[in-house]
Amino acid sequence: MSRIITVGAAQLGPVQLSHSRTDVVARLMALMNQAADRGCDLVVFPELALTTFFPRWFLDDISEADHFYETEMPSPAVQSLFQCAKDRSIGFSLGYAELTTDGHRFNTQVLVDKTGSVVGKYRKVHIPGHASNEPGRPFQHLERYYFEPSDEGFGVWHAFDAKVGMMICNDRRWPETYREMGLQGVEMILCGYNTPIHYVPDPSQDILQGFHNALVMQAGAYQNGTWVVGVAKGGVEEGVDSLAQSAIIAPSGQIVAQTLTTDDELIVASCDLDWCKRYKETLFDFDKYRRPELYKRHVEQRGVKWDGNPTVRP
Ligand code: CDV
Repeated sequence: MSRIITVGAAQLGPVQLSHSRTDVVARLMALMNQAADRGCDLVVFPELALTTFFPRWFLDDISEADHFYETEMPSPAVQSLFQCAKDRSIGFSLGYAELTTDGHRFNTQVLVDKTGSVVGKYRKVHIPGHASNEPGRPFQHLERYYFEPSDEGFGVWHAFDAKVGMMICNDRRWPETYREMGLQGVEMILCGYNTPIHYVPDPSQDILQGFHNALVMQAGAYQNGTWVVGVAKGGVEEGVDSLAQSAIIAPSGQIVAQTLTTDDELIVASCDLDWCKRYKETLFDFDKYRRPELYKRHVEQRGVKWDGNPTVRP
């Protein structure tokens, strides 16, 4: 019998600075109820879903940003969301800013099962942007100021009768992210993102944002034989236009559902987990075809190094 997860990608439109957690949680619950009505087992929300994308502003005293972070999960603000999940028997994944009791700040995503219990927590590994104020920019991207990179790596959890992994936004651009989970047999990767259309370091990339988003997630799905669910917080938030185009991608690399708007919008797909095997047991049979003994640079080297022309064997 095939294993099917019906998954919802619950895209959010903008969350402005003036919007309270209560406003946002009401929107999340409306999307969760729609997902439950459409038979979803699991609904996925974006990165930093509970607040506006606050790394776009510099605050000299970082503690002034504390109100953007959750100090526990479930926090009081999301109790009703956890209760709704339990009442409707639907799991979910949610991105939020985490402030630990010992003062560490992470960009985090949780996986919650149909009983409302947290089954997994992932902290973002690849932190993009910059660490100090750059006043010349039209807006900041201070993730490297507000978050430390996780050193816990990429977990894969058994949940929903599947092997489920998580990644957050910039992680999706790195092939190592997918392969780390692929090597654990991942069958579905959940990813929230906030991607400004304007990429300040190289504006020639602006027009390609949608292409690059699909390119990396489709490639990651195909090359690892896994479903990928990419979910945006899109639209114009505090004057910054962000990519929407949330998508559910099959292990073949094909997009099976994609949002049409830049607003709150749910897309749904029934995902046959056994499709993963078609790729994992054929072209991407890792055990048979990978050559890890030749991939040492992947783990031993960070930046680019070249020792000169390799010797040509006679
Ligand atoms: N939130 C992100 O990680 N955003 C990055 C932007 C800054 C490039 C992204 O990879 O979409």
